[in-house]
Amino acid sequence: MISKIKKQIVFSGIQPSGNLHLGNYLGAIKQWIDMQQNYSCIFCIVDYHAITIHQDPKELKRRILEIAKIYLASGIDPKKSIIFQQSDIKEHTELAWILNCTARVADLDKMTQFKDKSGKNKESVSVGLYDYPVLMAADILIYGAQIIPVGEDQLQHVELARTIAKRFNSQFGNIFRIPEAQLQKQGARIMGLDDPIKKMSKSAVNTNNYIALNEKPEIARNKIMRAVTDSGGEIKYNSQSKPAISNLLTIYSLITNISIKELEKQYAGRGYGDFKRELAQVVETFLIGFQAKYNKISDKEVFDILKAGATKLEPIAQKIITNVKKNIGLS
Ligand code: ATP
Ligand code: LTN
Repeated sequence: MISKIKKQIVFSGIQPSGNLHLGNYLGAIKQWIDMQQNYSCIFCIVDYHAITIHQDPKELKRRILEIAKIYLASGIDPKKSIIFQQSDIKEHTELAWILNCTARVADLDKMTQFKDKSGKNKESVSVGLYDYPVLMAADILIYGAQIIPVGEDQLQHVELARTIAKRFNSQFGNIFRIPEAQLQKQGARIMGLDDPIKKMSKSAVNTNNYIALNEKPEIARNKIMRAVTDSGGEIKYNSQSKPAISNLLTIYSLITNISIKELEKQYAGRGYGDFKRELAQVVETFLIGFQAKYNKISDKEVFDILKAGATKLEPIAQKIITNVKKNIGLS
């Protein structure tokens, strides 16, 4: 029997601001792929978020296409899900302005990502970087998205979107759905290969920290072989006492869909050398397959998919903005 129940709406996005790595793929994109079966999914290239930090215009244009291709090569299917570019729907920034008047300075002052990214340069970073979470709230609320699959570092931003939505609803009527973050059980935080205490990050100074999705497979292999390990040679998961091997087990398990328990059994009595060699092979095979798919996608195909996505979303965004404006007395 065909279900008449409407699918819940999923929304997520990635900034076109750097080289995507295994952490982004395993922590974020991979869980999106399976969600396409049971939800109405919207996946965004959040270019307005990227410009909160200076971007070279040519490079930005190239990276927007690159992210779209990464979505497609990972298995996001434009027949099932909507893929679009944030700046194609002007209502995101329109709603962000309105939400700016509901969000409070005290809310934004709590955001740890802003503190981390602004560091000691608080006086010179852009206002946009500070206001970034409000635009993210607008992205989510404008489509009435219910489920927001993200990595751990974005939880605080989704929580802020909930706070803003609830405050707005209590002042102006029940307009917004209250979204919820969804974290992966495993892999919400893939750690650096050079330092398993810090997350894998494209802004890491040491390039051995991460494996980029466009990394040459043989370089990726070397990075795995060079990854730091813990003392004691046992292949056993314990994120506290064995953070390095636990991180490598997580990567292995997520790429192959073999459970960590199963891997522990498979490697019982074997050493780090064996384990790393085989993981290096797994990563290499994954990258070769991924890059082959990526290279087959043409720019024209991407433009058409992004345009079709924006065409589907525009009327939904317009409808919400019209209601919001009515409720706050602007029209
Ligand atoms: P970076 O520190 O690499 O610049 P970021 O958080 O700015 O990371 P984004 O491109 O904004 O990177 O993140 C895209 C998605 O990938 C987000 O959902 C984020 O939570 C997730 N993500 C980023 N790094 C990791 C990681 N090391 N482990 C798991 N998920 C991650
Ligand atoms: N801030 C997020 C990207 C992002 C996002 C969103 C994620 C922008 N808008 C809406 C989920 C929902 C990041 O840096 N990863």
